[in-house]
Amino acid sequence: MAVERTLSIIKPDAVAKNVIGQIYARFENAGLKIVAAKMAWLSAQEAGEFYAVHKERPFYAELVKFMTSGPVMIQVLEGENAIAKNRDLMGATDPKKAAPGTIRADFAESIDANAVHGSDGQDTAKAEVAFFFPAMAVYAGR
Ligand code: RTP
Ligand code: MG
Repeated sequence: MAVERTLSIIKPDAVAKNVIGQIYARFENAGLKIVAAKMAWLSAQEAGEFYAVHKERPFYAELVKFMTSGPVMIQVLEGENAIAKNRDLMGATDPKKAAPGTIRADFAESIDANAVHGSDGQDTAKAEVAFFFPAMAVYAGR
């Protein structure tokens, strides 16, 4: 299995709940290493660009508004199968449907305020890591 990197964001609701440390512990316990991180307050332009793939969806405006409603914690996770592993830790988009013990089941309120973001594939992982950590794009292969 390949070592991968994936982009993770702890969203404003989870930062406000003061559970960054608890979420980091889940990454660490699953064998995912935090290899870059920054706390930021996203501008509407940054959030809009980051989620541009959803531009035509009915929830886009709400999503951008939510992602700019408070600070977020952005990190790159590295490890075997990191992309799928992080998605498994996160649970389903809608916390009501997320499996027990997942981050969203335990910390998220609603489909809009759902605690975490994670890249959903190899191409998006590369693009999203480069979006927030452009210098990492120079490291080939991951
Ligand atoms: P994310 O991108 O944040 O990791 O979440 P995801 O892959 O699980 O879900 P995605 O389909 O990419 O949607 C991005 C975010 O938009 C909000 N959403 N709302 N009301 C709705 O039907 C709806 N669908 C999606 C969610 O906050 C989701 O995380
Ligand atoms: Mg997504």
